[in-house]
Amino acid sequence: MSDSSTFEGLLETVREAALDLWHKGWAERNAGNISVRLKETQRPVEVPGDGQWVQAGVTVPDLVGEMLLVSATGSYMRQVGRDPREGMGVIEINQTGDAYRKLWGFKSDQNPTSELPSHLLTHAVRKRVSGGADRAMIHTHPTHLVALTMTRDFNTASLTRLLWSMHPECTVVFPEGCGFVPFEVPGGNALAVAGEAALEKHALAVWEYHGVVGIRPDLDAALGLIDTAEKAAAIYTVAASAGGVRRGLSDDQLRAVAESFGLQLDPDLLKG
Ligand code: 2HA
Ligand code: ZN
Repeated sequence: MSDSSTFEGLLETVREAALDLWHKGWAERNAGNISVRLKETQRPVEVPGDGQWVQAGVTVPDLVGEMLLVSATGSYMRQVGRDPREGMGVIEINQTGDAYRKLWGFKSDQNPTSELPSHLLTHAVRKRVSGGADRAMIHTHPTHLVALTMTRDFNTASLTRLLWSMHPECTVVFPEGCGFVPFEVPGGNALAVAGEAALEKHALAVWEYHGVVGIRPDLDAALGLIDTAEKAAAIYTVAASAGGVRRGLSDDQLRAVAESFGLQLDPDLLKG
């Protein structure tokens, strides 16, 4: 595992995460994007700081003055996995929280990811609800989770209950549940706003027909969160194709697993 306490170390963890997403088949072509809200020690040393302010399309007072390492629009995880200096850049948020300027990276006049509104609103809400702990966000397209959204009408409770019931690890890794965001156009503000609402209570949300968002204090934890949900969806898929899903963890079993880790499960989610 890389030491991500410096900018160079962080770039190495981004490289590893991007390669992982590519090899898992969750980042076809330019799919998926990564952002990290930088700690003081993680800021790049040499920045020109004279870039033009660009309207962000959303307003994030919670992120005033923050710097974020973000993937560039159109960048390929496969490329970022070879060299994170290709396809990544650092932006700074202005003093009113409605604009950003580029500080580092963004080769050949690239711009931040098309999902920047989602990244900004997600960082803002999670900074607030996690007391500043959550810093690393991944949006990716895990096959089984996306396919699952095509099998029935979901809401947050029914999706959470299904994932929990497929794999005991899920209650431990995301005891607060998994948000469900009905389809919105990729890259749009409506998607960002719907995602923000879902992420107020959850660190993980599935975007119907599209992908998933996970945010945790670092990239390894964000990936681990998504890995665990995707594993549950894969188990569901294999069981379904092996004759049908006829059983899974019961509510009592889920509560017992949670209690053994000192966790409480939201009873409303168990009704799903
Ligand atoms: O960056 O994944 O949602 C490409 C996407 C858009
Ligand atoms: Zn996407």
